[in-house]
Amino acid sequence: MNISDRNARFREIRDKVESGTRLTLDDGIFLYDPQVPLQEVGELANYVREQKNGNVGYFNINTHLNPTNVCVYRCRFCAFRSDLRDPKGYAMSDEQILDRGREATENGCTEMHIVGGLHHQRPYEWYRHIIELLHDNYPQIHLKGWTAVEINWFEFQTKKSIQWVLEDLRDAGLGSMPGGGAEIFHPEVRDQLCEHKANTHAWLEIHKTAHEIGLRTNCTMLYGHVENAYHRIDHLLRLRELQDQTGGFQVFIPLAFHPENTKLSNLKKPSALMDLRTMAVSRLMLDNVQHIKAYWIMLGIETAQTALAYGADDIDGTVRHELIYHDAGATTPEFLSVDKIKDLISETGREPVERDTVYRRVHRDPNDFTKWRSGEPVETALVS
Ligand code: V47
Repeated sequence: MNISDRNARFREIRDKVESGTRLTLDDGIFLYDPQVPLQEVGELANYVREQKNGNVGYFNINTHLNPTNVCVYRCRFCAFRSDLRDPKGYAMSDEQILDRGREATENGCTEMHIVGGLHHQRPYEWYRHIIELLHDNYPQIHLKGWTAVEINWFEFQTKKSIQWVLEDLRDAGLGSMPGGGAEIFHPEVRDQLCEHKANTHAWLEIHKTAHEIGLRTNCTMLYGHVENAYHRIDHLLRLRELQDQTGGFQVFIPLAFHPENTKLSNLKKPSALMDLRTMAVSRLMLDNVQHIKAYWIMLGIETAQTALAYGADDIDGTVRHELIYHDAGATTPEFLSVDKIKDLISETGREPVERDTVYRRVHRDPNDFTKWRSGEPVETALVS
């Protein structure tokens, strides 16, 4: 395509975005063409970001818990998993899990992000017990736990329906579900990455059921490995379609592949330019998802900050005990202090706002940081 045709095509897309017309598969693939200046795609995504979320940069105070790394699956992109008999394999005791709850409370965390491997010898009841144990002892902490891959495994273990499993976990104290396990939905890619684990249909069906029973969930896409632009846009459109039906996704998180210590270690990590383009294209395609998260652990701090001008409005949290990315070579710090994360957001010219997992404003006791309550939905605060 020559420059004037390319400019005309970009103007057409800009007009669509400005008039609230949906972008198509072809539009999305065009925006991934390196000939289309990243700056222009970013500017358009920033327009949408500011329309939806103003000048705010959201963060939360959170911690991670990975109760086991032992996993029956062998996803080629995963550096975290372990075989059952590998010395690296672990499964946490109740005491260790409770210690994490205590530490989270002492640090003012509002959220615990819980995911792990599918352990060959641990029944569904163990995974349920972890939720119940934490919820009974630390009821204020929101438990965002178990991806659709785990839910699919629980269905298999219990021989019950998705709805039964989700309701049972909710009764135990589950607050919402993270967006992991989505990878790339297109079978040309999924079959190469993780052919045995929850397939695309199962992933979407589980999130649909969660939304139907009132559980909010997140969604992700793992990019920068063997997929191409067509696979990425196809993935985003499948998420957009489900969101049209249910409205239950709160935030989309593009996840950049980290190759170290994985079966795909021959690949190069995606560049910062690719990260920013993916952030911007995601913002433009997912017109019905309110938030886009720049997960600093995986992007690196500078790229996550820049992403706040390329469509993202959220930077995830202070984070503690993250293992999945650090096992795969992430060189980002283990956690950020609250002051640091606020400074990083302020440095970009955005207003830092602490949110809880389901995007309500968090109000803290000025005299005791560890005492807090969730207030109004962040969108209400934006309007007023
Ligand atoms: O599903 C695993 C990805 C996901 C690697 O919901 C890898 O708020 C890159 O889903 N390189 C888990 N990616 C993380 C996740 C997540 C993270 C932050 C916030 C939320 C949320 C969800 O991480 C996996 C997989 O897609 N992953 N290994 C790797 N080597």
